[in-house]
Amino acid sequence: MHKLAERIANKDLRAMARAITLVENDDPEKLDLLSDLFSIKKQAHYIGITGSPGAGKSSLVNRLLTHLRSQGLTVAVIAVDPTSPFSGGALLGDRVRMNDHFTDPGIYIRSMATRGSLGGLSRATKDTIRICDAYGFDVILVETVGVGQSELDIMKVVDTTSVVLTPNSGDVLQIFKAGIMEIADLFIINKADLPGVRKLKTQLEEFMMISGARGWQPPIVETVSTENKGIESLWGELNLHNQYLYETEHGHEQRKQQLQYEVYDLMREELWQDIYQTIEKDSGKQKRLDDADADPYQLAKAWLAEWKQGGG
Ligand SMILES: Nc1nc2c(ncn2[C@@H]2O[C@H](COP(=O)(O)OP(=O)(O)O)[C@@H](O)[C@H]2O)c(=O)[nH]1
Ligand SMILES: [Mg+2]
Repeated sequence: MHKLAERIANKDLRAMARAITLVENDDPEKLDLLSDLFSIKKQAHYIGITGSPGAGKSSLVNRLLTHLRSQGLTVAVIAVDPTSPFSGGALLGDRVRMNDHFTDPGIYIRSMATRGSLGGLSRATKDTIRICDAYGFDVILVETVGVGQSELDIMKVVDTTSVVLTPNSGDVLQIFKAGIMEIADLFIINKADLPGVRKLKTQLEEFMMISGARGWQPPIVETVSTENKGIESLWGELNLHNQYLYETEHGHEQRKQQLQYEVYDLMREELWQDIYQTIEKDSGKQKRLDDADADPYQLAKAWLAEWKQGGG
């Protein structure tokens, strides 16, 4: 077993942080390490929280952290949101509030670097989730911002995808267009202290109907994170979904699809790195790339053929 994996199995926090850095830097040992860690993973609940900037994701995560800790559960937070106070990008007030959690050994907070990792941010995030799981956290919260492709990709590795919406924001249509409706397991109407909650709920229900029936009917939870309202029922719904995943054929199907997606994703990443590095090192090829008028089809075809033959 990899040294770091051994240390992580023995609850060494520094080893965990090292492992995450190693993964972010695409270290050649990455796959071996992750495979060792996979064999000691526990059964954490992976929860994704996404939504527009300012919807209240970080405030919710903060409240949820306090709630989960009061229940004796340990939590890892992975912030992929560059504006998150967890990654140090937010208002001072938010950051100060987070300080309560930083000294708690039952909490681990990590923000993902947005550079590095050839495989992209979503790949590094998935691997980080796995590392935290191997360490033994009960719950792993992933905060991401927006509804782009990288968020969609990250959602393919969590168990429960929750989407935060706010009244009168016009977010629903965007979410529908981005294809989030189909993969959301839970909707959170945060800032439920503001007017327009009823209207938003109706809109959501209509869009859900258009998206078609699934085995799971995503619940809509109302929260006011500034007043700590709705957090308990939010946790209740998150738990119900986790239970659903473990007890039904749909859950089994989801895990199967995720596995397939992940295997392909890993292979694509490894292949691409292999190809990319050989081209990087080849000055002849680099020269061809300097010619703005070169035929891209011809180059791609020729270099792929060369690579397949093992000529690099
Ligand atoms: N009125 C109201 N404001 C909230 C609520 N939750 C968060 N906010 C405020 O919305 C702003 C953005 O919150 P934040 O958690 O940083 O959002 P994020 O960008 O989605 O992580 C902050 O000023 C919060 O105080 C809520 O339930 N009601
Ligand atoms: Mg945030």
